[in-house]
Amino acid sequence: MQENYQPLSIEQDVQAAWETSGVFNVSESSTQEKYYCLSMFPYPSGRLHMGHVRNYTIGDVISRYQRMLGKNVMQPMGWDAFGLPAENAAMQHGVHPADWTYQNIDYMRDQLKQLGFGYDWSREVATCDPDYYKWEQWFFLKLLEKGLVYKKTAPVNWCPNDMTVLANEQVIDGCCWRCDTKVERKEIAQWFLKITAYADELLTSLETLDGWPEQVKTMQANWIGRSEGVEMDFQVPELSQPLRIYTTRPDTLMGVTYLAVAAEHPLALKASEGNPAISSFIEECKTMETSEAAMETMEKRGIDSGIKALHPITGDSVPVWIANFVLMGYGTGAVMAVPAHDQRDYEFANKYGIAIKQVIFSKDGGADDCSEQAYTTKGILGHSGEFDGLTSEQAFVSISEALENAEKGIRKVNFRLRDWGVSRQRYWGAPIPVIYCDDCGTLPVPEKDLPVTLPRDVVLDGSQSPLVAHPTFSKVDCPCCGKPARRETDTFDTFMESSWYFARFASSKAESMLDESAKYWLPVDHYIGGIEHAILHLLYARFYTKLLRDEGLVVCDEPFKRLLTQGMVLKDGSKMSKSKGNTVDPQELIAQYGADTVRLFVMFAAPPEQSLEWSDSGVEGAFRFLKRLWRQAYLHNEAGGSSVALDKSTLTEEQQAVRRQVHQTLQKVTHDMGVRIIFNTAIAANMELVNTLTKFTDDSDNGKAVRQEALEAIVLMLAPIVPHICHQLWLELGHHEALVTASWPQVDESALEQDSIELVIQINGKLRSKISVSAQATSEEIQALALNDEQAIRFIEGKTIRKVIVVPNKLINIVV
Ligand code: ANZ
Ligand code: ZN
Repeated sequence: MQENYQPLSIEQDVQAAWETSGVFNVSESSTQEKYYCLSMFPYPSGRLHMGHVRNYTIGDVISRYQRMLGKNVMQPMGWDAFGLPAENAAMQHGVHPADWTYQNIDYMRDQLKQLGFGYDWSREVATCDPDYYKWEQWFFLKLLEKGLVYKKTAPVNWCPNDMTVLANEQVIDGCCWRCDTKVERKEIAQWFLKITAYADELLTSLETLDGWPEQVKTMQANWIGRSEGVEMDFQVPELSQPLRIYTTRPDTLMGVTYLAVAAEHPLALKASEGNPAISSFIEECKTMETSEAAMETMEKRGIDSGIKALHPITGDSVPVWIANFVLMGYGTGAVMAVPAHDQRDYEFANKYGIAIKQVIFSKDGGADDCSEQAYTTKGILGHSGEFDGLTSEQAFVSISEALENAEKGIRKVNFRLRDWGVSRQRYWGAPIPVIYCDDCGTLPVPEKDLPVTLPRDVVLDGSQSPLVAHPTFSKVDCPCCGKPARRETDTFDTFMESSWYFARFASSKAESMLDESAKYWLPVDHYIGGIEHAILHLLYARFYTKLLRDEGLVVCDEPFKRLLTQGMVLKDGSKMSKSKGNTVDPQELIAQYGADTVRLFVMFAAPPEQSLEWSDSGVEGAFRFLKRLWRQAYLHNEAGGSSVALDKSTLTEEQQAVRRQVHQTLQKVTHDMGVRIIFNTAIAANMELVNTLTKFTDDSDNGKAVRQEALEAIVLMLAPIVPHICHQLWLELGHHEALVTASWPQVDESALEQDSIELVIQINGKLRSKISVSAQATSEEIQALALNDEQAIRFIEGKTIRKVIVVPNKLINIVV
């Protein structure tokens, strides 16, 4: 055995051995329990960052641990390879997006290998590979057939100077990132997936996800946003149609002082006819941001439409306003405004001098006045005629029933969730497989013509989509009538690829989208990734799973049984990021210390879900620990320690104590790794064990055997975390089978038993002595021993013993 720990050569050798033996390449097994462990696949941006290293180390540790439990573990890896950065790189450095992407993949794959992650590389997929996106196109057409896909116009960010659509990230302070021209909203026809058809199930099946963090489930639930309310009609005498609004607070109906409609609402357009002030307000609204986040904070603005509506119960006339805070895409695009009880309505009413009428009062006499802000709590109705005195909850029912009976309204469940717009006017994405023919309409690309591949010869200059500009891409013969037709030039949102890659890993070589293997491997047992994907990616993946299930391609309802959202990597208290210039390059660390040190540091510095503060000295510390462990094994080997058998019947107390610590550590580490999914404490316990060994100098045969057992246990316990050094130490400790095939060690219960325990003797609460008693001793026996203790006798002689209290495993208190 080498005297010194030399990580770099060990790691290379071990990695080569794993690769040639193919130990991590797995297939279905009928005898073993399967375990599918997945870390979110990376975007091939160029190099791994510390966030990746942390994410993938956590996944690898879990995988290796599960493998040691005897499970058939699959851990795949691939590339989320489409997306805007490749186009940017192409524009900045003149390299083709495909070349840029594949070069990055090669570099990053090599980095992952250097970190020793136990991936089944035979399943690797890159989503920009036509063999991958072919199935995405195929599935889209299945959904089109089923009516789960449709086309409608929706707003995009449009740069009038570059004549191009901009992604949200390309809009900076409302202006184009390239030319700084003010960005406009433009309505263009786009494809949508009907995720709303699954809104109910996406919400209710959250309840089955016991292995997900509550916080993520709450975020999903809020995003789906189920609400119960009423749709009701306000008659508009001057128009042929009533104005339909949606409210979740019908109990506040008698407090309505105006109605408000979105700028795109037909009533607003009607009002704008021959009214320049209204027209220009509507025009202005078009340039405003539409995100809901922006809606919350922006200044509430509006204009009176001049149109009046009639209150459905009182018949009073109420003005209809056009307001920027009403969204066209939600509910009916029109609201009844109750300034006394809704903060937005309140601010708006104050600004425009509209009446505020309070109709809800506190249930328990608490403060409920509306002079400073809206009173939004539910309560008791007042100023509400026949509904006075009802609680909000009762009034919800009574008022909706009254409206339903008068055929002026209907109860309705609404979801905030919108259908998923998947069209992107970009080059580096999967082409949407449809054809437009003037005579035959919109047609799917015939299955035999799939995949529709991206042409390579394109010019990327940031103006106009290269697929539109391409000389032949969009030219195609109509599959129906054969006449010249046009191909769709939009590509899919890249979330489309990441919504099903976990399933493709299971069937990576299938000649269809998925095969029987997907049924075996799915759902993913443990999914590890960043919290930034807590909403969209996870929601889309859940949605896709239900679509795949309904197509008979998978048999599970949910894709990810258990979810771990790892915390951020910080440096000096702020997020490590390129823009802040505070990154640490994993590559340099690997070169300096080896992968095991990097892995050990990221697992030791914090529990996986908490943020991890970068520390150079922490890395040093991790390295020192590995050197210490190596040294202990080296000294043990030099002393010829690996071949002596343990004789449990003749152990000294010290030997017993070491064995007890070994098995207590094992018990704790098993619980930490398997149940709590916390690794830093597991590592700390092993560090203590190594400390104990450095002080354990017993070189008798049994001493060596105890040390051998301890070192083996440490190597096995740390194997998932620092697999390279452990692999080597395992061989040095005399094993011939590779460590990756070893099982997780068993706790020896007999080693945990303590023959004798120390108890403190107190007399009248003061510490006076200590005694050692058998672990099996009864309370009576302990009392008797205490009363006969020499030290104790000195304090109790001649006094009456009033009481003896025995606190098991701790103390005996004698009251005299
Ligand atoms: C009157 C009212 C009184 C309301 C009150 C709230 C409080 P959720 O829970 O998200 O479904 N609303 C309806 N459609 C809207 C739209 N297109 N744009 C903006 N706001 C809209 O929210 C439903 C509530 O949001 C509805 O209930 C409506 O305001 C508003 F004291 O109606 B409410
Ligand atoms: Zn045709």
